[in-house]
Amino acid sequence: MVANLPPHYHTKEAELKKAKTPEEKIEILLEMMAIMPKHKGTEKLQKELKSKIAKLRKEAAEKKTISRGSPIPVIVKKGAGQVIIAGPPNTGKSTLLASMTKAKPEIADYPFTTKVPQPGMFQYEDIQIQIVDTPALASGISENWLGDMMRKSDLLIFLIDLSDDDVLEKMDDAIKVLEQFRIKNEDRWEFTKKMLWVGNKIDVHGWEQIKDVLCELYPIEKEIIPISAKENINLDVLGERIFKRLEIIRVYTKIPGKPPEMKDPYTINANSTLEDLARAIHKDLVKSFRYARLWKHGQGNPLIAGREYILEDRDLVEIHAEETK
Ligand SMILES: Nc1nc2c(ncn2[C@@H]2O[C@H](COP(=O)(O)OP(=O)(O)O)[C@@H](O)[C@H]2O)c(=O)[nH]1
Ligand SMILES: [Mg+2]
Repeated sequence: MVANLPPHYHTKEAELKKAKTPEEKIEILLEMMAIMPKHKGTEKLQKELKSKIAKLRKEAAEKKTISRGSPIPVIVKKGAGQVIIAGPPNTGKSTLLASMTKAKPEIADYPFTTKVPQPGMFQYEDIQIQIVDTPALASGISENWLGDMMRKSDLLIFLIDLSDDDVLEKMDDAIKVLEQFRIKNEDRWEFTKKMLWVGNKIDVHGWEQIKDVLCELYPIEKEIIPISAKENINLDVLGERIFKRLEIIRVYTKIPGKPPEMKDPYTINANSTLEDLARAIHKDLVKSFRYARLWKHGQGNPLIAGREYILEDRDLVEIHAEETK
């Protein structure tokens, strides 16, 4: 018995008992691995889980014609948030990554060019957001690691090709995969992740009609963001929507008597308090926090705020703490 496993781990253990297929079991085991604290005390358990996963993988591979033997790609989170570009084949996912970041993914006019995920950093004003390009969502092709990666991300972009006459068929299939991945509810239009619906290739004539057809079938009319990844149309709007949807704020700090630090703001969840900020800066600061002088963006006079104060984007904060002895 390993001590100090988070309660969530035991919930997953119970789920594992109920899981039927090797695929389901692998996914749950991967989640268990992810939530397990990594230290000496859990080494044995980590090994056990890993060998269980390996065994199940073999079992799954024997059943399927698609090879599942390749290693699981993992993209380490960086910057203020991780956004995954997902969607049917050939919708322009790799092109979008190339247009928004300095990454250079392979782009081609045939499907399934992208086999492994590729990250890039998107500069939004003064912060960086990680964008990840992924292989297409298509049933029978999409592998479980993709679902795992999507579930761990902060936001999903579902990229649609508005120049494609077969858009409905591909969209249906991709959405089915989201159901398999437990990202969409099977019975309802309900998602476990934050989603942005983005329609690409609006440089191609006739995209409005295709968008209309799509909106008749899916409740996305008010949400769809039309862009052209190749021609850089509306990408600034997309950038803003990404930032808003991540629900993060930027907070600048200053040391008493010194000029403010207006580069590299802290990025924290929206609705965080001054106490949350203090915690993000240093754990001791939570205890020693007394009050803060706080400037709202564009305002000259500071206000005095206590630890419960809810921060907003672009606040400038000067924390006053008890002297440490
Ligand atoms: N006309 C047009 N073509 C695009 C646009 N974005 C991507 N494409 C093309 O669509 C094809 C597939 O692009 P790619 O980025 O590889 O798609 P992926 O399979 O979703 O990664 C390529 O031929 C791209 O040049 C766009 O905004 N407009
Ligand atoms: Mg691609």
